[in-house]
Amino acid sequence: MTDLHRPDPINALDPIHLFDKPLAEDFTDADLEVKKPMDYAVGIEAVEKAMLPMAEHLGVEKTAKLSLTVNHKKGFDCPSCAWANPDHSKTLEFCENGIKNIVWDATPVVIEDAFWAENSLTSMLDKSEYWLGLQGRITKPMYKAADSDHYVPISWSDALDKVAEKLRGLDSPDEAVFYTSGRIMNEPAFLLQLFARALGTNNLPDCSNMCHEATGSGMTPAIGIGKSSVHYDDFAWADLVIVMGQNPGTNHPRMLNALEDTKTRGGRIVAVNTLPEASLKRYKNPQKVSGELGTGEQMADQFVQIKIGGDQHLLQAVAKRLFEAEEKAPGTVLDHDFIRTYCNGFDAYREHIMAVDESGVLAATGLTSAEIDELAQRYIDSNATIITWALGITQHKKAVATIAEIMNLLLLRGNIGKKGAGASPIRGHSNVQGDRTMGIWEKISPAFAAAMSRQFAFEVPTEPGLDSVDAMNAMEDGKVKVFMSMAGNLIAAMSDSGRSEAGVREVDLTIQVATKLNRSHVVTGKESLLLPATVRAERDVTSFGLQFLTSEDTVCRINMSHGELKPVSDDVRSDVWILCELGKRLFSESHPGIPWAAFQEDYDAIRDAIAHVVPGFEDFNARVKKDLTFVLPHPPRDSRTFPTPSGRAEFTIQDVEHVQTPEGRLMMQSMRAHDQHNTTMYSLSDRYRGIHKGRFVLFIHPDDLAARGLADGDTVDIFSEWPGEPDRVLRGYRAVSYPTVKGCVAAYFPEANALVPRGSVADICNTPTSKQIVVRVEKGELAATGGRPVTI
Ligand SMILES: Nc1nc2c(c(=O)[nH]1)N[C@H]1C(S)=C(S)[C@@H](COP(=O)(O)OP(=O)(O)OC[C@H]3O[C@@H](n4cnc5c(=O)[nH]c(N)nc54)[C@H](O)[C@@H]3O)O[C@H]1N2
Ligand SMILES: Nc1nc2c(c(=O)[nH]1)N[C@H]1C(S)=C(S)[C@@H](COP(=O)(O)OP(=O)(O)OC[C@H]3O[C@@H](n4cnc5c(=O)[nH]c(N)nc54)[C@H](O)[C@@H]3O)O[C@H]1N2
Ligand SMILES: [Mo]
Repeated sequence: MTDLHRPDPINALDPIHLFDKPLAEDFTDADLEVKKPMDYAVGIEAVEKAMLPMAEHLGVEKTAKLSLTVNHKKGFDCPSCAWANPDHSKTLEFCENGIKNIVWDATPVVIEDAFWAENSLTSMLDKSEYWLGLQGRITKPMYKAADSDHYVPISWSDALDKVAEKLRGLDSPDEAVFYTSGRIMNEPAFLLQLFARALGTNNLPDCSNMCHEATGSGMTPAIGIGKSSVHYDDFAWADLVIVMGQNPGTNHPRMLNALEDTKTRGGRIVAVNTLPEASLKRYKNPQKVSGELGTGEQMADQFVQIKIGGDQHLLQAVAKRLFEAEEKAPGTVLDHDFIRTYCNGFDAYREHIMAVDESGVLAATGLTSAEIDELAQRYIDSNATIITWALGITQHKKAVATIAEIMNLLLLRGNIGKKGAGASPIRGHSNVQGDRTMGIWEKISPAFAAAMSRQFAFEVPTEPGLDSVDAMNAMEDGKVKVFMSMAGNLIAAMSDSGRSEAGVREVDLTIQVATKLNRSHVVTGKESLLLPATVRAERDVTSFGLQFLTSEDTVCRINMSHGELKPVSDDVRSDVWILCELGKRLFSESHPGIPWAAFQEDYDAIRDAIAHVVPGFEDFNARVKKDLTFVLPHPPRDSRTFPTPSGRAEFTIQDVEHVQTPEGRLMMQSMRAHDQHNTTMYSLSDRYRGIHKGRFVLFIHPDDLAARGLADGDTVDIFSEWPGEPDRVLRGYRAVSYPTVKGCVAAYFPEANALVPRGSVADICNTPTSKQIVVRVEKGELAATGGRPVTI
């Protein structure tokens, strides 16, 4: 039995019903205010902003307890981002956006029964994600019949029987698709992939397909593993950190502490970004008096403001400067020992890079040669460099090649497996990396399949399944009969919203395991089930007592996590419970080697199975219970061993492609506002960029406005063009004159998905090019009001 010696759970407050309250003024864009963007991030204001709503919702006692347990070794894992915990947590190891996420999840606001009768699915079609989420937690299983426009309550056993019956009746297991978002923890993720594979399919798309897929595809050929090669402490020891295509102040706020550590030891920071993000300028650490009261820490020593999609050219240009400097002063620039001892492919790579044409680089990046010289010199001067990156690198046509180029550059100076150095992709969802480690992937490696077959005594399918883009395409073609989603909001997160919404309606049964309402619950298959799940802050108690779960952060650390709150209702269930109930219904007889009943009651049993199947998890239970955390092995980081086919690190040759913006068009990126977590909105504001109470804005350079005869504040329509297809359009956006790169505009995700053509995907990894969309901007007539932008 697992005994965690927990204190009494924090009792839930009485449920609050928002239904019937006049909230409408919160949901329109009519109040949009545009102010000057901020030039620093965090500061005391952020903590106030985080704590006040929390205290209001949860009461002072709960707020204090939650704040003190989140991201601590004895607490629960913050559900927001995948940023790592330091080895010695500060007293308050959370950030504004983590707190907003926890409050949003752990709110006592619940959807009451009358809501479902009052609101048809059709009536909710023009509601925003913000409105949907604000209705509160889903507290009981709900069912929508094929001929109905309403959800009605259903018992858990009837709901799960329906799923089981539908899955049993499929002509082929490949007619079922199991999507997951990185919200779910390791143990349920392991069970989900086991369930799908027991059924006989590898149709396991996940949010990674739209997120950091390019990272794995770009890193693995180079060093044999697709995960960060740094430890948390390496940030403190780095001479230089290059932050590429990332907005840490909003999306990984606690990373600013690590970057501050870099600066404290005298290290330098370079930011490569299309937008001058506030957190890349200054950071006011709210946990330091100097941060609260003073001007804060300067972050980027050099800001490289690059055109969308120019990063691969930049990386090649820096590499070329290294080779040129090495020619002038042999033996002083490249790490010849490292290259000779550990690498393959150096000569061919050098030859390829020496042919790089500077004018092509300048055209693709929009930079000057002097700016690139400065960056190259900083890299040469640094004995230990970390390159971090996120979606500003991964959601472009040449994303995989760009990441391969990051690896090439690091290898040139031996920046792998060295203190203070490494490749550090900064992952998104709090457990998205863990889900992949647990086998959530539409492809399955032969070693993983063999280990699963050995452990559970069935033949594991090895044919690749559908990723997220292919799954949505298969829905349109009528090939998907059952779509089950453990967390997430695929219909809103996927490119080409119009097609996504039409496609999912072709599915016979959609099943959403969720906490709060979102677009994928409103735009559904013919029949639809909504199954309410517990959140991470809530306790998970079985007949074996209080259970814990684990997650993996962006630097490969496994953390124990268990909630403190009493679940919001008696009718919400853990992800593990739901999967085991389904497993028992479907596989008790056919797959006697899978102990669903034991897994359901005792999560140690799941971890024992993981220990047998997943490398690096040997003795899982004992290790995580001893220190509450451990770091997974990473051969390049730990011992400069490279699990590539050759056993060596590989320089790779990447063709560059400058994705041109046609005459009169602009290149658009779609990104996150400060008050959202992906498709969840905490408010309609984005205060670092000066946007308040509205989201339908287009950030555009003043020259691009002028060239179109437009002015700041004008209403514009945004058209996206794709060969052979009619234009997609978002109407009624407000043009915001903004210091973005000329020719590059920006709008918020997920609304912008209406513009991303489904066919526009990254080479090799099939990720939608959410940050590289050719658009045409014209003066519009109709102002967007209400919950959703006007798309036709
Ligand atoms: N609070 C909060 N935290 C989150 C999330 C959230 O929504 N809210 N989402 C989580 C998830 S799933 C993820 S994946 C991460 C996302 O974390 P980020 O990657 O930081 O997310 P985005 O907001 O998409 O910002 C991308 C950045 O890339 C820049 N950029 C765009 N195109 C280019 C380019 O071509 N080159 C360069 N160099 N830069 C470019 C943009 O200007 C922007 O600053 O955050 C995670 N954490
Ligand atoms: N245009 C454009 N599109 C993008 C992106 C972009 O930058 N631009 N970013 C992409 C990226 S990086 C990602 S990761 C995807 C995100 O895609 P998803 O991961 O699919 O979307 P989320 O908005 O994170 O999912 C939120 C939903 O998960 C459910 N949920 C939350 N917590 C829990 C929980 O604890 N348990 C359960 N069972 N359910 C829970 C809630 O119902 C909530 O509404 O979007 C991608 N799409
Ligand atoms: Mo993500």
